[in-house]
Amino acid sequence: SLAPVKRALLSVSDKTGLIELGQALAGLGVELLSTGGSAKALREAGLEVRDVADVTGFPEMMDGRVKTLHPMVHGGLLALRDNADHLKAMDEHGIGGIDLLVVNLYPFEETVAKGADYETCIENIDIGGPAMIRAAAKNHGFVTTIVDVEDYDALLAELRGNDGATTLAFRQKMAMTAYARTGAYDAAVSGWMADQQGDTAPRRRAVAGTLAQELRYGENPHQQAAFYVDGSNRPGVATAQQHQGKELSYNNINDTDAAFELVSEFDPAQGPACAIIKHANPCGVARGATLKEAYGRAFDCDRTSAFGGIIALNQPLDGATAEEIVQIFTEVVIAPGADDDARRVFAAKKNLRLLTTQALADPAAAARTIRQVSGGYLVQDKDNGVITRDDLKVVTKRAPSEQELEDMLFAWKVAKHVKSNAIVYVKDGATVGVGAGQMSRVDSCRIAARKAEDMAEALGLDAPLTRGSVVASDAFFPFADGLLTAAEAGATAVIHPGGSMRDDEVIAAADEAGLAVVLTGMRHFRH
Ligand code: 93A
Repeated sequence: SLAPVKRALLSVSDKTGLIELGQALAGLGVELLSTGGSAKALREAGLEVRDVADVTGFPEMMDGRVKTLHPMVHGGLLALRDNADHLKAMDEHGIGGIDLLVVNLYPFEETVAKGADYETCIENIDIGGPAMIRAAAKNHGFVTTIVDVEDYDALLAELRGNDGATTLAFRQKMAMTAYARTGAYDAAVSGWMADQQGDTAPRRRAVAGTLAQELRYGENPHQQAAFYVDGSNRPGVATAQQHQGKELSYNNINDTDAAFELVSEFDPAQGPACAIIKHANPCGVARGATLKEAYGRAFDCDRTSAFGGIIALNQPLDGATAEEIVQIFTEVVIAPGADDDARRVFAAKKNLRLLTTQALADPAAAARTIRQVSGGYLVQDKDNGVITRDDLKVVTKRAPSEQELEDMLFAWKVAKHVKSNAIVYVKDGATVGVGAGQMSRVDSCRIAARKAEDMAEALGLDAPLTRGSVVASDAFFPFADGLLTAAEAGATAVIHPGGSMRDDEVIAAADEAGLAVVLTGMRHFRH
């Protein structure tokens, strides 16, 4: 039969549910040990508690930095209860076994998130808590470790179902949860330190995050999923406030992130901009004199795909734009704020999620991206490459016009956020054709042009909007064919990184077709 839990150590920063747990444990005949604040809370609720300081024979000292770091505690957690030597050591030193450990750590992540100063963050690095958690979890053959308030009910159910004991399976599950917590905790500390020092070397920081939300399912309903935040506090989907609509799904979060990161490329000081995303690719991006106009022009790039899309705005959502948006089905709108009029308009659409952020994301900020492969992770610097006019090199006989230049820089920003092979046609500050995710660049050129033809027909225009447009390519043209396809569609200027073995050949073809070509010297692969 299983050994019942006789002694528990409770040491928690988050006191949620502590009293109820203490009462239930006392009711099961469990002796309670506890640290300063936790003991105080339990005692105030009328429970009998023994101070850890009484057990160790040392007061809590150095502002609480040293309270549980003692053999009387760690011996009680680590001793193997079926090992004669261990039992003898316990006996010799008067160490009592601790069968249950309930700990939640100093709120390091929350302290960082609140923007606390350096010293305060340092003081919130818990040392004794993780030490106890790791000790108890190692000894899960005998000791139960609880690190999450959400597991209190499961613990009590387990104790009640097993005459005051826990099963090995339960202890293993809780031990696994415990190491996940200490691992994530240290990763948060490492990440924060790296941020403090502006050191982005992947080798020096752990890859982990804090569970923010268990998701209903993953990319498909048969896949389990969860959302983790990395504590960096970057404006975006991880830190946005949701005002209405049901919980975001896995795909929603992915697409909302893509939309917001893209629209953040467009400085609001230069006017309103809107990005509409479907399946992580933009199906329309535009500037406008007003936000409403920017949305309308983005929508006109590909009205078919925009249905059920995710919209990001670079300025607070206003009522007029909201009125336009609710004309069709949209999943999510994210913006750096929303005024009362906009909120009122959206309130009538129960399923539409509205997310607001404190600010736009900084596209040039350093961050990392992580992708999983079988058996490992690929970690890299986030693509925060941003170019200006001064970086562009004109390589054709004809130099681009002012309007072409502006549109090329616009197209280049969009191309950075389109899955490779990416081709983006732009005219007057609006995308007019996007070719994404093709295995051949020339196919991306053709698809984008064909989409523009379809839209021209739908909108009743004489000619596709690619006529007189510019085109951006996320990587160089290996052959002239892609570039010539764009020229056939009516593009007059091209922006791409350059660097192909056949650059000369491609430039000669561009000259012959009367195109203006500028090279960025920077590539924006995105897979
Ligand atoms: O400063 S510590 O790293 N030193 C310790 O020895 C220690 N032991 C437990 N912090 C320590 N704790 C942490 O204190 C626990 O992980 C828990 O978060 C907190 C509970 O303190 P109190 O019961 O005084 O509120």
